Amino acid sequence: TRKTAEAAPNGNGAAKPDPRLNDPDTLARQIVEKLTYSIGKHPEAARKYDWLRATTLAVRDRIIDHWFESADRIAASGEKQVCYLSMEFLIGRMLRDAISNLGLTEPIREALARYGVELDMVELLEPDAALGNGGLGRLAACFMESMASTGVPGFGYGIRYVHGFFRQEIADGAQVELPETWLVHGNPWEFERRDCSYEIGFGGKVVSLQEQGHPARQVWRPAERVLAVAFDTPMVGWRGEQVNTLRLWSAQALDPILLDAFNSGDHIGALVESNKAEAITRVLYPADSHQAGQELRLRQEYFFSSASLQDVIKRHLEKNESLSNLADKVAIQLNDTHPAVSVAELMRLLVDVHGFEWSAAWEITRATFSYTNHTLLPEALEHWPIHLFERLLPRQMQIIYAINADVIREASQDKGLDDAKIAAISLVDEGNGRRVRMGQLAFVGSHAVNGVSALHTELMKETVFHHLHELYPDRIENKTNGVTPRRWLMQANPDLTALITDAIGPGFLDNIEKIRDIDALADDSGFRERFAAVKRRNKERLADVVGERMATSVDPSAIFDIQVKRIHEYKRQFLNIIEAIALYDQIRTHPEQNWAPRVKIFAGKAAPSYAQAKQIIHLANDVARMINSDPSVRGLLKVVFIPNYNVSLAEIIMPAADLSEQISTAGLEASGTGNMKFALNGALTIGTLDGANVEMLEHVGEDNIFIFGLTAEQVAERRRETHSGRSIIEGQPLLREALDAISSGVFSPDEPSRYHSLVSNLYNNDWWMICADFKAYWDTQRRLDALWDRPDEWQAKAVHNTARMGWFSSDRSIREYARDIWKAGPRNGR
Ligand code: GPU
Repeated sequence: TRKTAEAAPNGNGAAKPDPRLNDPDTLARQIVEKLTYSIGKHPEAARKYDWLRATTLAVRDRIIDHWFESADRIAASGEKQVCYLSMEFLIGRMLRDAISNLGLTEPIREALARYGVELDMVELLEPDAALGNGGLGRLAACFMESMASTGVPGFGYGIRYVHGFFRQEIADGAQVELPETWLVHGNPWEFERRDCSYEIGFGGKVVSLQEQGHPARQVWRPAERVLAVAFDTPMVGWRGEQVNTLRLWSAQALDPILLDAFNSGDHIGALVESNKAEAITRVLYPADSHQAGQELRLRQEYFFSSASLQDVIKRHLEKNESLSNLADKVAIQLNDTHPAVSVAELMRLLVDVHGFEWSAAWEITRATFSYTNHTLLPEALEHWPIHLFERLLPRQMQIIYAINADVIREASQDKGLDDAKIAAISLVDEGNGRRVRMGQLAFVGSHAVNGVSALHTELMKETVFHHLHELYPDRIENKTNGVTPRRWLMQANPDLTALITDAIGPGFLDNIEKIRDIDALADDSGFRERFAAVKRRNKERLADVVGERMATSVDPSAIFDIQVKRIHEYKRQFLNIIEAIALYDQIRTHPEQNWAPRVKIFAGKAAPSYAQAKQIIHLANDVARMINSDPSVRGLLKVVFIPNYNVSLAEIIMPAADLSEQISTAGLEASGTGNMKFALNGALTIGTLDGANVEMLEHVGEDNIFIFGLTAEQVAERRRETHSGRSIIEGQPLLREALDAISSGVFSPDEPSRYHSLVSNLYNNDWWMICADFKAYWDTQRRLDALWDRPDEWQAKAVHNTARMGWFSSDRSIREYARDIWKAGPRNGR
C-alpha cells in the first residue's frame, strides 16, 4: 500500500523504518515496545490483559496519525461539519473494528502469534462500550462509523457514562441487574482533554440588565455550576481513510472538595458537591423507548447539550469572525428529543451571550438543527413538568415560552389554525399538569425532521406531528435506517465475507451494493452448498457459546429461530413464546408428523422498572426449562434464553440465524435494525408489515420474506372496534390451550399464579394484537417448517436475502442525510 511504498529502507540502522509499515515484524516490535515502556512488562511476564492493552496502544498510535491528517484536511478545506448529538452510543468492542478498517487484522494476528498469543483471545477480553440501550444507540454507533467511511466530517457528542447499560443475569428464571464497569481497567481508546471543558449551570434566576442606550438584556445567574470535561475517542472509517471524533462529556465539580467543611470535621459534607456533580454522568438510564421522567435525566440532557453547543461555538469562532454563518459551517443532528433542549440553549447562547437579535438567532438555530424521531409510542415521548423545567433551567423556559408564542402566532394569524389544532401544536401541554413537549420543541427548532423508515415517517405525519406537519408541510422527510456492513458482515461473519469475495471479487467491500452480484448464484448448487456450510459453522459457534454460558446443548442442524432485541410488549416476544408452547403441545399430540426441528432462541434486556417485560423474560425461562427437560420433544424443540444480550453477543448471533423474528405489532416499531443485520447474514425473516420490514420486502422480494399479520391500518381499525381478545381465543383451540397452560401454572409449578394476570389481560385487552395475529403467525411458521424440508429452496432464499440487502447499509443512510439534510460531504462523491 501507499505506506509501504514510501517506506525508507531498513536494515543497517542508518535510516529509521517507517513506523506505519504494516508487516508483522514492525507490528510485533511496536506491540512489545508498548508492553515494555507503557505497561512495564517483559513479553515473558505479560498477562493476557497486558497484551490487549499493548495491542490497543500500538493500533491507537497508527490511528492518531490518520486522525491528525483528517483533522488537518477538514480544517484546511473549511468543510461543513456534522455534529451528531446523541445521549447514547452503543459501540461495543473497538479493537477488531479498528484493525479491520485499517487492514491490520492478519499482520497483527501474525505478530502476536510470535509470542504465542492469539488475536481472537485478545479481542474477546475487551469490554463492550455499552453507552446505549438498544437500536437508537447502536444506530448512532453505525452512523459514526459510516460518516468516517463515506468521508463526512462528523463529530459525535454524547455522555461518558461511568456505568453503561447494566449486565443481566438470570436467577431462577428472572432478570437480575448488575452494574456494568467498562472503565475499571482504564480505557486506552480515550483522550481526556482537560483543556476542553465548559461550565454548565443549573437553577438560579434570570436577571434583566439595563445598560444605557441598550435594550434590556436577560442574564441567567445559575445557582449551581458543574464542569463538563471532554474525552475524545477516534472513530476509524473503512481503510482508515478518515478518522472522526467522538467527544463524550464527563461531569466534575468545580471544587473537588469543600475544604472549609472538611477542616471543620464534616468529611462527608465536604464531598457532597463533587458527588452531586459526578452523579450526572455516572450511569446510563436503562429505559428504552420510555420516558424516565426524573430530574437527573433532565440534568443529563441539558448537561451534554450545553457542553456540546459551547464547544461547537468555540470551535466555530476559532475560524470565523461571528456566529452569523454558523449554519453554513455546522449541521447539528438531534438524535431523538434527548438533546432537544439544545434548541433553547443555542437561542440563549446566541441572544444572551453573543448579542444576536431574536429573529436572527432563530434563523440560525433553525438552519443549524435537524431532528430524528425514533418512536410514536406515547409513553416514550418526552415531556417535562413545567415546574421542574423552570426550576432547573429558568432562562431556557422563558425562551421556550417565547418560541411558543411565535409558533402560535404563525399558526393562528398566518395559517388560521383553530384552537384545538393550536393546542396540539403548542410546546406546552396544558392538559397534562402543564408540561414542555420536547418533540414539538425539536420540530419547530429544526429545518428538517425525519423518521427512520418509510412507514414510520408516514405515520409521523398522520399522528404525533399531524398538525405541525400541516403548519410546516415541507419539514418531515424519511431517512430509512441502515447498519454498517463492516461490523455486521465483514467482521461478524468473516467466512461469508471470504466466500463472497471468492465468488464476485472484493468490490463489495468498498461498495456494499455490489453484493447484489451474488444474487444469480442462488441458482448455483455449489455456491448454495458453500453458503450453507458457512451458516452451519456460524451456528456451531453459537451453539458453543450457548453450551459454555448455559450448560445446555443446542443442535446446529435444527432451525435456529431467533428473536433478540429489547424486551417490550410491542415487540411481542410473548407471541413467539405462545407459539412455542402451542408447537410443544402439537408435537406431543402428533409425534408422527414430520416436524422441522427448531431451536427458539431469545435474548434481550428489560428495563428494570418494566414489570410486564420482566414477566416475559421469566416466562421464556420457565417455558425453556419445561420444554428442554421433556424427552418427548427431544431433538424437535428447544427454547433458550441467552443472558446479557449485548453488541458482542449480537455479533455471534446474527450470522448464526436461519430465521429472524421481526414480529412487532404493525405501526409500532419505528424501523428496526436487527432485522437488517440478520437478513444481510442470510437469515429469512418472519415479520409483520412494520418499520423497515416493509422496505425489506420491497428489496428482497415477496418470495424471500415471510410476512404475516394485521397491517398498521388494520391494527388501528381493530382498536377502534374492540380491545377484547376473548372471542379470538375462544375460537382458536391452539391459542386457548397454550394460554390455559400458562395461566394455570404448568410452567411455573413453584408459583402457579405467576402468569395469571399476564394471560387474563389478553382476554380483556389485546392491545398488542397478540391474539389477533396468532393464527397468521402460526400458519406462517408452518410454511417455514415445510420449506425447511426443501433445503435447496431455503438456501436460495437465504442467498437472495444477503444479495439484496446492500441498500440497508448505513453508508446509504448517511449519504442521504448528507445530501438532503446536512448539505455536507461526503468528499470525492464517495
Ligand atoms: N429506539 Br425512542 C430505541 O432503541 N430507543 C428509544 O428510546 C427509541 C427508539 C429505536 C426504535 O425502537 C427502533 O425501531 C429503531 O430502529 C431504532 O430506534 C433506531 O432508529
